[in-house]
Amino acid sequence: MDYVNSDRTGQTTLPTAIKILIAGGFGVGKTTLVGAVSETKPLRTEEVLSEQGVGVDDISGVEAKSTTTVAMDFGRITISEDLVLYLFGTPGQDRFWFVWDELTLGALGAVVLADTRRLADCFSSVDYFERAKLPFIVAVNCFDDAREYSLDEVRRALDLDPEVPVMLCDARQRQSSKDVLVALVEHVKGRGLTRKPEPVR
Ligand SMILES: Nc1nc2c(ncn2[C@@H]2O[C@H](COP(=O)(O)OP(=O)(O)O)[C@@H](O)[C@H]2O)c(=O)[nH]1
Ligand SMILES: [Mg+2]
Repeated sequence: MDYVNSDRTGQTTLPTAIKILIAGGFGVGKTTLVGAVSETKPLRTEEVLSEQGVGVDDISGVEAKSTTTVAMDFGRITISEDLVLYLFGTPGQDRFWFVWDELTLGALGAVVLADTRRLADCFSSVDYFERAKLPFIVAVNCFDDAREYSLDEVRRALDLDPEVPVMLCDARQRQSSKDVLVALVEHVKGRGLTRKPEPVR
């Protein structure tokens, strides 16, 4: 019975499973983050950019990237013995809104990944979660050649509410990515776990 936990009174408890969304623009590092933290081999559904897709996806500034996520990334991370996160990396392109409506159901919070070279790419994600009233945090993925902006500059550029946490991360680093997820969980707790996202439309 080692797949169940026991609390201090010896009673067995099951870990709480929380659904988290990882959002943000094309090439911002969603697949990288899910891959860096996931205990299970991350599932990803990717498709080589079609010629049609090349016209739609703006790939300037995203070097050496030949695929784009068209469905989602899925991963799992155990934060503590009583808390397991299920991660869903969601396509940040407007043409996939219908996927977001589905994925937001049952989600408790979201991470919006941002790249300061292409900050506008996460406007739609921020806007979406604000309207859905889904708690989110913004994590700036630090690409090597990106000029460093202060977190305050990012906050102002995205016109974020003061309570929305903004932090730096390196999506390639497991610990850094885990820190982002823990920060989101703390933020969600602060907002009250009972709050349910509302349908957007
Ligand atoms: N230098 C650097 N490159 C990164 C970082 N995160 C992701 N990348 C690279 O950026 C590209 C896009 O990342 P990906 O995770 O596929 O983006 P997605 O479209 O949001 O899933 C990949 O080639 C990654 O290896 C980072 O923190 N620093
Ligand atoms: Mg991806």
